[in-house]
Amino acid sequence: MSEFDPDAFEHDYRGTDPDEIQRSINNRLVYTIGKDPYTAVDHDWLNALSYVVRDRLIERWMETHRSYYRSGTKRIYYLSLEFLVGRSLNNALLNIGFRDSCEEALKRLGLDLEEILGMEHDAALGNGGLGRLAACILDSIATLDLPGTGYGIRYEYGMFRQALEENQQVELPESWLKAGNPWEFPRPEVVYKIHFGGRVMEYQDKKGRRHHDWIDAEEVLAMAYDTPIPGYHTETVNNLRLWSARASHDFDLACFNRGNYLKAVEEKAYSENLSKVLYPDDRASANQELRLRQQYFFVSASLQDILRRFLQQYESLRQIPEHITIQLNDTHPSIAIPELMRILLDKYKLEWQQAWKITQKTFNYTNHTLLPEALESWPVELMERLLPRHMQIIFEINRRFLLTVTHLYPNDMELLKRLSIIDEEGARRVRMANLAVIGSRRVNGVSQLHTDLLRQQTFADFHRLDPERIVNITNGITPRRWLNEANHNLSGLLRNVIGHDWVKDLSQLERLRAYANDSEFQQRFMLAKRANKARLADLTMLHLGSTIDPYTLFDVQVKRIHEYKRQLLNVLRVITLYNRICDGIAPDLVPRTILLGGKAAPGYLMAKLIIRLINDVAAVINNDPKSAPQLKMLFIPNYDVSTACDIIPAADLSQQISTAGMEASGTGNMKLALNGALTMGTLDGANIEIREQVGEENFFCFGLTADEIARKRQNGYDPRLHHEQDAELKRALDMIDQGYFSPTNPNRYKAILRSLIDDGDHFMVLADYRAYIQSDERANALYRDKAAWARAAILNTAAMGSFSCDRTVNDYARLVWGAVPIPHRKSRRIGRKSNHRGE
Ligand code: 26V
Repeated sequence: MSEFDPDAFEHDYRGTDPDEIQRSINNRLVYTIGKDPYTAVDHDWLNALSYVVRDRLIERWMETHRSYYRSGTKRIYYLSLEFLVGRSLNNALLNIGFRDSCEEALKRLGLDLEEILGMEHDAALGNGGLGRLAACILDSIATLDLPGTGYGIRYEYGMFRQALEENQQVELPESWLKAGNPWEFPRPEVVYKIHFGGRVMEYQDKKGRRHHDWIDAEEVLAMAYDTPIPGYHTETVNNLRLWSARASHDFDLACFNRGNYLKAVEEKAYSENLSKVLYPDDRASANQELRLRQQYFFVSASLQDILRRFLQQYESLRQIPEHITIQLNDTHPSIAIPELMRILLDKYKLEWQQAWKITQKTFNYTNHTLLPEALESWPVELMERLLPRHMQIIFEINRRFLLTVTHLYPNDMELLKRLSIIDEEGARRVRMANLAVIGSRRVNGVSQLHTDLLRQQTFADFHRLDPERIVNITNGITPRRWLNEANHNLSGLLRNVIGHDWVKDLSQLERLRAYANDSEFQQRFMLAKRANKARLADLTMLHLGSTIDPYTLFDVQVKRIHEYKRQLLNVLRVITLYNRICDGIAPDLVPRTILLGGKAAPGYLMAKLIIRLINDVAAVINNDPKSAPQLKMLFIPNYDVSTACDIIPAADLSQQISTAGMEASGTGNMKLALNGALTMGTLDGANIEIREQVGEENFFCFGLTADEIARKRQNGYDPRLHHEQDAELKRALDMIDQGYFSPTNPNRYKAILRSLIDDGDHFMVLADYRAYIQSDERANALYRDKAAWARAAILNTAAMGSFSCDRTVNDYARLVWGAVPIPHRKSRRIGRKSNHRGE
């Protein structure tokens, strides 16, 4: 490769002043999009600008990869079935410090940057917390100059779009790629073969060693698409590599020759279905074969790619754990463990012990849920049919593991049953969490409480065997997107007062404490909040035709709809407030705007019914002239990353009210507190740590603790007692029961009443109701004292330093990955000589 003279290189891809950017935008519009300024529609300008920004990432991206190669550093691979990235343009603009120039360039073209930014489709390749965490982690890995790559699936349809029809959720397909995706680079030359089905042939070599061949399998191709992930104010640009399924031959010739053209095309379509759609987090569909296929598809492609890169640079497979660490985001990619074993054993003919040592040192597993119904398991029968060799390997991993356990604890059959990868009760199943724990060097929980519960309950037996393995790494969020980008008003104020180092070092927010009692600062802080509320009010008017009043208290619960998250508890509170207003016994109630948002999995009927109830209750309250001045309730449809960025900065109060012990961490709780909302929350997940940081007096804590919930459950909890003994609760429940909110069909909510009263109220909604109402009263009282509230809000923002995902990623790097930053110089050389043969 010859050296490239950077000065001779087309300047159009580099310039950073508004003149140069303006010219680049015009060039991109004409030469890439194929439009002139007269025929261009808004979206063409968005794409033109995105290309201009992308161009300015590319040299850094390439240099990043060259320097990783040169340094021989240990690489981090983050395997996740979900990456909930959201929009990319504004993030890229801010990260490389181009926003102001672009704004100016667009102005000269008669265009408004904010408007253009708002047209970008969200990349919604995730369900919620787990997927968004993956996106935050990638942002921090790049910002910290760590050599990390994300691997996942390029779904054609991401998370569905939610609309409301007659107060009910309807799901619409989200084809985010329709208008083109300027952020991705297709890599048609990076394709791997992926196999399914077939059978295993066993044979002996001349030395009598047994070997296995996986044969007669069907074949699908995985093709790579790369998306650059720029760090904030650094030269590092990492890579997110997503796989798309392709048929292995465009049409099966034999079929075609027999004249069966349609069948051939059908088979092609079938293979390509693999990367068609993201599974919504829905236990009912958790068992589907296509989901396991998706898992193996992306795992197999990623491991082939990882090993190809490794072997380009190193000889001995024994060096793998020294140069590679793989993080499994939940058990979804845990089939990677037997897949690496298969490659080492069958392809490279390593001995079992050698292969196992390598595998076990390479993987780490993050657990994201304790809910037993959410722990993945696959029928042995399905695994045998789809991945016969993997099933053999899993049995062997299990056999050897249980043997070592037997040596340590002889004659403890119950222990063996609990630890076994195979669940033998009924039709046999593969417990993916057990496989992931056994095959990983480190396992982590995502908050302190969650980790404690993993150690004491879910993985207690494993913890006893190896007390070092389970570590805590509390989740975090990126301050870039969740404060700097989402909240201009507050970040502008912060810049004036404490500078802008906090964007990269969130602990700097501590310095705000000094201003918490300063009444001028309090006013400016609350003015920023008011401006955010006014902006949200404009948006709800524009998109929903609903008026909300920015001078009221904004009370927000936004997250997936799930019984354990207890949106129902919130509804019972709202009905109670409504009744008090109607009864004239709430003169002190500060005017409230209650905002809820979140998607229900399409097959989760109870969650869908809860959405309907929220909307039915809102309709009654909002149309009642008695309550209207004091209470308004609004369900904001299609909660996603972009709407989160509009809602969160406008919140005064953050509802984090899950049943204690059930929310692994939560990350919305962190986003809201960072933006100056006070939390009303149970002692669950990261709420506990948030409360420790912000101080008890600045957090409305209520409800049973995880221990108390467990004890109550053991002692026989009876929700009917609460129903009978608490008059306000009874009244709220009876109103739902008797059709007050559904006059056309009084029976509509019977299933909710049944679950809360007759079926044991599994999530202990009624048990926490009174404490919740009392904590609401405390919040109400504090809000009436403007200065006291402002102080508490400031102290919330000030205390959020440790919830930066930079801290999270530093913890992973230190405790789990053993990886170090590789900062690199700015290079103006394109294609500097090296042996590096690209990504
Ligand atoms: C399960 C399934 C089941 C089958 C189909 C698709 C699907 C997709 C996702 C899941 C598991 C979701 C687990 C999850 O999102 N956990 C959340 O992780 C967050 C990040 O650690 C954490 O903050 C939340 O508390 C936790 O609920």
